Amino acid sequence: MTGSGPYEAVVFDLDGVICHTDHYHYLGWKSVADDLGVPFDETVNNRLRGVSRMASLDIILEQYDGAPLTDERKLELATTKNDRYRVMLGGMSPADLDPSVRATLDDLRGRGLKLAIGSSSRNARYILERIGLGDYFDAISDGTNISRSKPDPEVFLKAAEYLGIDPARCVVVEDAVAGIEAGQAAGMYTVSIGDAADLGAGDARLGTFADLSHVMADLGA
Ligand code: B16
Ligand code: MG
Repeated sequence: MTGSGPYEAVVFDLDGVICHTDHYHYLGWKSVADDLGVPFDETVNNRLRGVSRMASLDIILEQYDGAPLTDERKLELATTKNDRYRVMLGGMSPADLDPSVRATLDDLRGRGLKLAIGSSSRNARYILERIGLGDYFDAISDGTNISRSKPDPEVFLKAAEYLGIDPARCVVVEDAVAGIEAGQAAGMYTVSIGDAADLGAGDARLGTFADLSHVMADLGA
């Protein structure tokens, strides 16, 4: 059975939508910024949402005024951040999945919608395993299968391709403005939550993840 309305699938961003690894990204980058003596706060962190690891480092280094860094040193800094971030991910468990997120996903699946992940993260599969959703999604498109980061639509177009569903019949849920732009560029209906919703981005906005059930019902799913 597939969705009965115009939409057949929902593609979810991971970090900041399904779970709150965005805080761990913040802590990881903050520790590297502190090592470098670079100012770093939530405003800078919000610019990193949906952005690839190396592009995130470039944003942080905008305020670095020390000696020029070689590409090798930059890679070392990004690896240090990722190592610290992975330690935090290792402490995650199914208890870090909000029950209302799981209930909403089950509700959408019960209506015949296909569910996929569209994340810039190279750690997406590890995170999904940690929170007990390792085998849950019908398709996963992540940082390991793309060459261009959001706002490029590649990650979402790949998700649609893996599902075998026309992008125009997909809904994207995102917490990043760059992710909403990527969804729009993919020709998908876009739904924002968190930071992107606060900024008024997307075709529809969620106060809570559970509101997605109502949005999909309004769309005829
Ligand atoms: P990693 P999403 C994105 O995940 C994060 O929002 C962004 O802050 C991060 O830099 C990017 O993944 C890459 O993550 O370093 O784990 O490969 O929001 O697209 O699920
Ligand atoms: Mg995100």
